[in-house]
Amino acid sequence: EQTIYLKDYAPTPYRIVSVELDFKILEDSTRVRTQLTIEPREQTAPGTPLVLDGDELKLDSIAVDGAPLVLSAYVSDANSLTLMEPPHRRFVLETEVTLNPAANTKLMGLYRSSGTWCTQCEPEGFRRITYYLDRPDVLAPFKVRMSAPRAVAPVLLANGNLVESGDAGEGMHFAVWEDPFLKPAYLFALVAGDLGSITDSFTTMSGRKVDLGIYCTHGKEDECLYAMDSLKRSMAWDERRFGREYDLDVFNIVAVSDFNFGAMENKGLNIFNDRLVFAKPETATDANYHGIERVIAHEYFHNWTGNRITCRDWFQLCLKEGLTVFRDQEFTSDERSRPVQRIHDVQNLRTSQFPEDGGPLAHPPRPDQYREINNFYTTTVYEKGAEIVRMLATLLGEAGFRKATDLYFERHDGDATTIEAFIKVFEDSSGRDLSQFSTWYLQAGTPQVNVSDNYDAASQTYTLTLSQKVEPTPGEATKKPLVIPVRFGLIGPNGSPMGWSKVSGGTVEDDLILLDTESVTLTFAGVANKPVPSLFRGFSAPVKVTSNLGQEDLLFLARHDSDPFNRWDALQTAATTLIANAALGTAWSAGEVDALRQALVDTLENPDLDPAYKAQAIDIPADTVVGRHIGKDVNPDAVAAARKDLVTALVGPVAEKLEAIYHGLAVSGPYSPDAAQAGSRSLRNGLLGLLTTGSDRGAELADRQYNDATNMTERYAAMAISARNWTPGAPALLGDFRTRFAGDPLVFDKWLTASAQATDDGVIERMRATLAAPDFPRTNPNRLRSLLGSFAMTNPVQFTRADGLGFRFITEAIVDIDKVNPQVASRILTGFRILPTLEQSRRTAGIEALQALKDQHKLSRNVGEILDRILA
Ligand code: HT7
Ligand code: ZN
Repeated sequence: EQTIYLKDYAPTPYRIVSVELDFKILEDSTRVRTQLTIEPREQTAPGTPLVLDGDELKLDSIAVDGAPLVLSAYVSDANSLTLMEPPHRRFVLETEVTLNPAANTKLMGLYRSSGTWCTQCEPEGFRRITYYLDRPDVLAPFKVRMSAPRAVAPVLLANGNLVESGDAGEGMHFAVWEDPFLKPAYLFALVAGDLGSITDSFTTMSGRKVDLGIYCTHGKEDECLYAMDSLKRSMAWDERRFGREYDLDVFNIVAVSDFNFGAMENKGLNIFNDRLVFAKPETATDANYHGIERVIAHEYFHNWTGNRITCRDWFQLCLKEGLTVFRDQEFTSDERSRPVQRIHDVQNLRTSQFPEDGGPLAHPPRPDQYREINNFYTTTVYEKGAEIVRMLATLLGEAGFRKATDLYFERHDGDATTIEAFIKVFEDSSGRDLSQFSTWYLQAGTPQVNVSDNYDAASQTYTLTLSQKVEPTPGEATKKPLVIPVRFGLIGPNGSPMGWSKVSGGTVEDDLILLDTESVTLTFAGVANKPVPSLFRGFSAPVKVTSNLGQEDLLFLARHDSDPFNRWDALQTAATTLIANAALGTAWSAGEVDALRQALVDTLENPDLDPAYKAQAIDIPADTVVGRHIGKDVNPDAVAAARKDLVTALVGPVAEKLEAIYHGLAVSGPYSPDAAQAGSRSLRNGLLGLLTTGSDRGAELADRQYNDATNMTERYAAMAISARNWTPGAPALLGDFRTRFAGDPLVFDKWLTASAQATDDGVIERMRATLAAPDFPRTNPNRLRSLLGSFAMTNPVQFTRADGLGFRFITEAIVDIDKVNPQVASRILTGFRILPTLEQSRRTAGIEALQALKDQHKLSRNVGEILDRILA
């Protein structure tokens, strides 16, 4: 299998000057006629072959400047088209291929989803539509003519502006769309179908009116209103925060039900997985509304960070994704609560990115090799990429960061560029040398920062030693020290911030320590009392921290730290440590549990904290987080038991109080997805979770909440909590949920997820039955991910069973899915990255299942690459 290396990057010998596409869409096939105006670059030698990419294509005809080509002038197969000796001047290449979108189950290129024709081209889908230089550094203007039977496809959309439309005879009609902006082929999009829509408009900061449309299955229009509202807020925010104005006269979004990812930022025509568009209170949770707002914003923000400025090659993916995730996180922080959003994002990073970075699939945010680029749309590229941008923002400060992004947009508008160019902008605008900082992009692994301190009362000096280390990751045995910004404060015995008169031994800028060597020892003079250090405030760097802070110090921070993130984090660390120690055989003391309980209750009763934050504070770390903390020889049964025991011990004496708070949080009045109402529901559901896991009061409360629920947030939480704890009422709730919402695929996904998280021994058998049902939609990515992805990622007790049943259930499913949709199959397979952390018998069972998959089946490149990396 071929590996692609960054070091081999070279520009194409030919430029594509312009693209004209003509799609004739018929029920059973689509004919694509392409006219490419091409010219050699100055340095290209005459006679240099032109090699265009293809994927599962068959050439029907070919001509140059209107004259059909003789057979000896070109070679074509499914994967490429080579012109042996193209003219050494500007010329027009015309090709024709016929596609069968209905048979395209990979959902890359042109395919049909519930009757609608749609495309997905990132990263390499355009080559499944026509022969092309399908790489992000080939930019061209596109003109698209499409015709289709009016009865089945009254709506015809593509990128840019509609320039012409009309009747095409014999029941056909046509539309011509032109996109004036140069773009790479991965941003091409087309949609044809019988769709409903909602429309609105946005007036930009320079006074231009932009027509907005959201297209969907008929009857779902009302469920698109929140998405439209989110879009308008995103457009206004990008103007305010980044000075970015939208550039076309139209912005359309289409919701489709078969989609490999969340959404796609095609120029002027975003295509969305319908789960990230549709929302109404009866069927969508607060988390769904939050997700819609975030992803609508994310795709919209790509218009500048991704589309106007794109990537030179796919190794630079993080250039657009890390920056755009940072921007969507900032948007949500500004729209909702900043601390709550930060905690949410860090929880996500710790539950998915840290495991990736510490396991067999670890790779740098900017990798330098791949076999299958689709395997690199990872949480490391996205979320760690966003953390790197956040560190730049921390280092430069708000004004410095804005100055840098202004320069980035000015300098690189219209470019296909690199991470190096991005860093250079920050260097040039700030005058800082960021060469060492750029190691964050080039090196894999989560740094481990060790902290120790000492207070000398006699000299009133306080010393703080910070050292960093990154464990080896696949292919990277040795690691360089990183530039780690440590936002910090010192807290005095009475809980107030403490000052100092002088600091020596390292770099400290205001409240920021720069850890840029393996170890640094800072000496603070004029420190009146022994302080407790509050480090990495706001999670100022994506690292793991070990320190000599005991439970008492942690609970002190939980009470007194002025930084809300660190207050939350202190509680998390305190709970994680107790669970991990217990799972490894060291029981907690009654005093430790009492103190943690008191800290939790105090947090709950603090009138200055908002419910959403309280919900995060009482969220006892998941088994997977504790397992990661333990790191090796993990026994998930022991972790789950220890977690349940701790929750039981915490809840026991205060169950009544918790229940009273639970009842007091019931939201009255009509449902709103706003942060305030959602926060109350999330705290109420958090309490329900604690009471269900840790007392005998929860199961019945959950039953009641399920039956009395007036919205999906309440109903789903009650069912999911019951299923996870496998309460006596769980089977009945799952049964009712399934029939109550029969026929709604997105609610079915919720049922599949809750079912896959049940921890009882019957779960695998039930999932097998679900999958085997003749009407199970086995080609739909959302359904497959909800069942199999949730099981492999969030049910460690059953997935990692020592008898191997959980592992084999997944590998057997992967064999079938891989034949239909390799992208979905390889993503589910990444659940096996947990293997190196497991105790011996489970690890062996997992490896055996993977080895059987490898030995007994012909697998796609997607699955093959992930398999080899995990087994290496
Ligand atoms: N840029 C997109 C990434 C993407 C994708 C989207 C849909 C289907 C397949 C895909 N492969 C990669 C989404 C984003 O990050 O905004
Ligand atoms: Zn993105």
